[in-house]
Amino acid sequence: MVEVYYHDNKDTVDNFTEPHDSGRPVSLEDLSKIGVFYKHITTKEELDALANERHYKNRDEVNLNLAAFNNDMNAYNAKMQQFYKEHYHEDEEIRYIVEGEGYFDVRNTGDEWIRAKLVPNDLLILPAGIYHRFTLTDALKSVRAVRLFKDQPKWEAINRDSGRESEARLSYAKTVAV
Ligand code: KMT
Ligand code: NI
Repeated sequence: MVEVYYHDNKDTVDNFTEPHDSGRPVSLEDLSKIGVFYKHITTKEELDALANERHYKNRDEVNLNLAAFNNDMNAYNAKMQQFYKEHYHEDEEIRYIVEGEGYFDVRNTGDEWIRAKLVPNDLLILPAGIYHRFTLTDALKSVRAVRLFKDQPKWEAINRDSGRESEARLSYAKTVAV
């Protein structure tokens, strides 16, 4: 089952897969207020129903661990850096954990990091335009996850440091404005 808490913001260059639990929990209700929805899904039928409901047509599976990169440390590290770089997408992002574990960090309205630790059967819906990042857990350093796509996979990551704020970002910011 998912665990959600404020990140302690004590990242260094090589410890970002550690828990970084500040000790301050966050409720699923608070997550939903920033448009992030959690679901516990145990069967393929439930996953299919959610996909149909939200008009998702495609999906694939991503396997992230050192072995998936043929033990090429550089390639693995490059992917880890890419996923951990703060970014948003112009489409909603749905991830369903099949095996292993992972951390999704999302920004709340106060620009604080909230960390959700996902384990098998956990599903997270991130709205288009929300700043987020992803990493593996130090304990397992491995995840297998289903990625759901509305239509054609369109997963351009728009990094925060690019300064680019597209329509998706601006309209998301408006919906959560306090
Ligand atoms: C993303 O866009 O942030 C991701 O797909 C994260 C990795 S999914 C296990
Ligand atoms: Ni992303």
